[in-house]
Amino acid sequence: MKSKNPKPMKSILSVIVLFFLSLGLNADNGHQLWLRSKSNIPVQVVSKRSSAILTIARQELQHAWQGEANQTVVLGLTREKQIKGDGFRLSAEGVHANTERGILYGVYELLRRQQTGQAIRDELVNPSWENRLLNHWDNLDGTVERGYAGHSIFWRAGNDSLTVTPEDLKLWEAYARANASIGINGSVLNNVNASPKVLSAAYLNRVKAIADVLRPYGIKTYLSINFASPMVIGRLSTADPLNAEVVDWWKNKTKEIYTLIPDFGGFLVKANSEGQPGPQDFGRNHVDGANLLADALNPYGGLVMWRAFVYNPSDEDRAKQAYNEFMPFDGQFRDNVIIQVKNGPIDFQPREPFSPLFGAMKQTPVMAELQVTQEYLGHSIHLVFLAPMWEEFLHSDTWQEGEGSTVARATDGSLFKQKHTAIAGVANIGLDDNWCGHDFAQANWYAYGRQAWDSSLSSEQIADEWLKLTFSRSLFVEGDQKVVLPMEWDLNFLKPVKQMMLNSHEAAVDYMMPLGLHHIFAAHHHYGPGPWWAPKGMRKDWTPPYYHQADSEGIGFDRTASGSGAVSQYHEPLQSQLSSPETCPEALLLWFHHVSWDYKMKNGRTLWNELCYRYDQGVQQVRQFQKVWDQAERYVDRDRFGRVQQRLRDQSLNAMEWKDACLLYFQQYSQRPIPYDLERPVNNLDDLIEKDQRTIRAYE
Ligand code: GCW
Repeated sequence: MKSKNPKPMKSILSVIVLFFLSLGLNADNGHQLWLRSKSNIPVQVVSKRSSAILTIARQELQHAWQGEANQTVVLGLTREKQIKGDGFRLSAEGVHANTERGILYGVYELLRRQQTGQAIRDELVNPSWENRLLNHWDNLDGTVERGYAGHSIFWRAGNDSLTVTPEDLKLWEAYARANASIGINGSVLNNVNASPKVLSAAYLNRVKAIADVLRPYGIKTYLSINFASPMVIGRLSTADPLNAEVVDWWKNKTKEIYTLIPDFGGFLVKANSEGQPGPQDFGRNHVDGANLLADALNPYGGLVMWRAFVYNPSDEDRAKQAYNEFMPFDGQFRDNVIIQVKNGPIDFQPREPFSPLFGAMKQTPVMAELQVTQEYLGHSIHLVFLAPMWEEFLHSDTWQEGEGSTVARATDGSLFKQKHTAIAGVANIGLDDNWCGHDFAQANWYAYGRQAWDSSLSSEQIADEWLKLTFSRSLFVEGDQKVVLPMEWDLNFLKPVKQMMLNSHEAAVDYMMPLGLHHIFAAHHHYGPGPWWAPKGMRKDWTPPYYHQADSEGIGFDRTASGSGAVSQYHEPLQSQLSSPETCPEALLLWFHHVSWDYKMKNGRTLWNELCYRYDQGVQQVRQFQKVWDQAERYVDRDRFGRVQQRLRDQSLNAMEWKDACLLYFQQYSQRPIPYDLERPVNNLDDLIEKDQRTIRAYE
């Protein structure tokens, strides 16, 4: 029988096509990051010069212009004293800067303001630090140390490990563009636990290929070096920094690098730290080692970033060791050496006080190293927005030059005369489609770049920008995408999701290590809880009990004068403030004090009860995030929604494990009940310990 409808086939087909189209709309692998905006609005870009960087600036404007149609935008070089380094001037006319790189950053700023609805007025914009780097802990075999987003984007194992493919070039370019859009201008391409091989001719050729892609985006390439390289690849009998042959070897190697990469940035060095070779192996010190490399790099303007992450299994409190080791050298380093210091004195814990080296080394440039990858903060499973943590750190007052001597000011050149200033973040980037594993971990890459550019930006502003750039103002109903009114989107999506991001760091601190607890994570993988872990014969400073010091009396590490005395490394009046449990911020109480289980907190609770409430509050927060996200479903494409939803479920389960593990373990010492109005544990301590041991065995 003939159908009444003459074109049934066609309409079925079109339904199928529509269905797949809408599926397409819903399939978002996150690869575009915060650079999603496209526009057909024409713009007239005027620039007297042409160069690779300016071509990119022009293309970016043409690709995403959202201002008036056919508006003229002038990109111009100028010579203005007030513009510093990569800074720029925005005006109704366009962007002016002293360098082409500055123009590119100005263009990205202009577009960001259009896309996020921020005013564009005449304004001078200068970066907080001269060098804003990402450190990649990428190994040459393609694995990434503490990476949770797949293998390296730079290195791989196998026969084609050194072949530069079109896919490589495309990926590196997308990486460079993302970095440039947030002001990052340097990349260290390999792990600080560095293979000497990276300095071999074959690998340097690949480094050159990468540098060539990064350059037009204003990004300089750096390498981590292994201090024993002259012995391993140079076949010398020593790597003694004062040996003439060693000096020559580094000079020649540096020359070879600059022949390939004329704008090479310099070396990052982890020496005499966690088993890495260093000058101390030859009876020399950090100054000898750093200055050797500084002299080799100096003719080319290269920098040495020498890490202060050093500690030994001595009787001295680990938190004091870097300060003790480096302070005597203040003023002895060449002026192209910067001492790279992790934000806290131990190791990227969920919350640490700032390292006392900040502000204390007054005659040596010091730079902060932040960890963007979430080694101790839930890998790429937990949603933890790190901007609030970095904001707290950068704005911490060191008091070294009176009130207002914040960590930011102690490193950005405004307090001390420094030839160079810098900041580094350990990257969370890998080959995963969405680069970072968790779609919200992209926000940490974004936030790091934005704060490195402008340390005064608030976490709120950064979260706001990132959400607006990363999620479109859309409603997704049954696979159909519709644009929604900004007001509706702001109210139902932006506001609650932003609040979730802003609460997420404190929540993680609460369910992992509240009130100043630290280093109580599981061994090796550092993902779950492990406050019990202390195998016989293990270095004490690698075991959690060394850090939490729980006993029948109480809990916490006494770092006052009656304990390790670490407080003495801080400047007054901070030193006195931290010394007394009454004036020490409660968020750091157990970092600096061993207090009794019945110690009265400011809110009247005992310490034990407060600990229980904090762990519980952390878990409840994550449960709340699940509600927020489920309610956001209508505004997010199916792919990203599903990925985040699944991870929040895993985060909830893991947060409950953290809470149960820590409370049940500490309860053995406190001998007090978990307050009865709190939810009861759902895990048994023995099971959690057994699970932990199984995982550890798998590593050993
Ligand atoms: O946090 C520790 C990590 C190591 C890392 C080391 C460092 C690269 O567990 O994986 O090694 O710090 O920063 O050198």
